Amino acid sequence: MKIEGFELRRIALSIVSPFRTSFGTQTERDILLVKAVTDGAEGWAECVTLPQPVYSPEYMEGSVDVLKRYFIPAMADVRDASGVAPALHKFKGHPMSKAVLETALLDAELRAEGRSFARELGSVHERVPCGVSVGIMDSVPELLDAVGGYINEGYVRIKLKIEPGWDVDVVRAVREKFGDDVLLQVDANTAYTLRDARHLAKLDDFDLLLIEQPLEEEDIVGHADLAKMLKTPICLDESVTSAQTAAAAIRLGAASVINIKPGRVGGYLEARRIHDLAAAAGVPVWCGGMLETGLGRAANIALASLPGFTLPGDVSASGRFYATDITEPWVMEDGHLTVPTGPGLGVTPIPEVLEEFTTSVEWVAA
Ligand code: SMG
Ligand code: MG
Repeated sequence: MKIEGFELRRIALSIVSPFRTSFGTQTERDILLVKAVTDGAEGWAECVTLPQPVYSPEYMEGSVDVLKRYFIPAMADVRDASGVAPALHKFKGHPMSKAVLETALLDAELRAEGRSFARELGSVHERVPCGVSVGIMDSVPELLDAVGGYINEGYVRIKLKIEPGWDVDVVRAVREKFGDDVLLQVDANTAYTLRDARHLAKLDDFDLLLIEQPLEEEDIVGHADLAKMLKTPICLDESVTSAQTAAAAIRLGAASVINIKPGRVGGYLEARRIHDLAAAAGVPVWCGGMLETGLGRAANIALASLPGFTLPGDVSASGRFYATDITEPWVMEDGHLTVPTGPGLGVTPIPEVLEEFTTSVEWVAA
């Protein structure tokens, strides 16, 4: 495959309701889409970088800069998607920016060969169960309304965002209202320290599937210590930036569950390696989300259909965030989404919709 270059396209989408986490509120999305143009086929991918460096060190303008200045020029001699990570290895960090190039080229390569992403990654299911991530709200009644709505829609697992002051009482209220059968978990996005261990142990009363990333990204040892003080399983998100950090976290007892987000770990190929090593260690994994459009969602659904993804992911229907998606919308049936089987990602942006939301387009030759 000969790479000609990449189109960098920014789109602006509003989300159906503000999404608040311990680090900030998302009210609209500024999303970078990348189209790879090769002599075989074109391929698409969505960059999951947020506008500000608040989830991880990457931020949107930084992604655009590093792609143009370093990563795309390094693609000149790359022949297939598996060559992207080695070609970018000397550049430190920026996993989301690396992932978007690899994914776009993988889509192009698989389209040219008529093979699907799911098949390529090792999918074993035709559909995947849907979980939903529910943001921090202004009041408990407002949260209970939102959770009730998602349960009625059919979501099979609820994840509550937590932070100090919005944790134990909120979880108790959800359990009291919706009962013990609801699959429930919480995500702190690094909002606590080890000094909060005794408070967090109060969550043990609520039979949660897991607590996600309670402590700082770098605090692997702290998570291992915390794991000894809690019954609730600890799941790492931000801390797991590669297969290497995943292996270390498992070995140290810092994670008994892992949230796999391809962007955070540099791409779907590294995501699969983490899936494989976690499976070998008996550690369940699930697919995280970064408020993807239908494009990024397609790839996540394929990943979530691998055998080690034994917990429902933050894999929701398009309508969770977007009134109008840029692809055919992902619609949930019976709490599940169907794994795409067409060539590559199996979906492409709808040209008219894409035009409507586009704020800028730039061509960068490889
Ligand atoms: O895509 O459904 C989604 C969002 C899931 O909660 C979600 N993601 O830490 O897991 C996480 C967050 C990161 C993004 S918050 C802006
Ligand atoms: Mg998380």
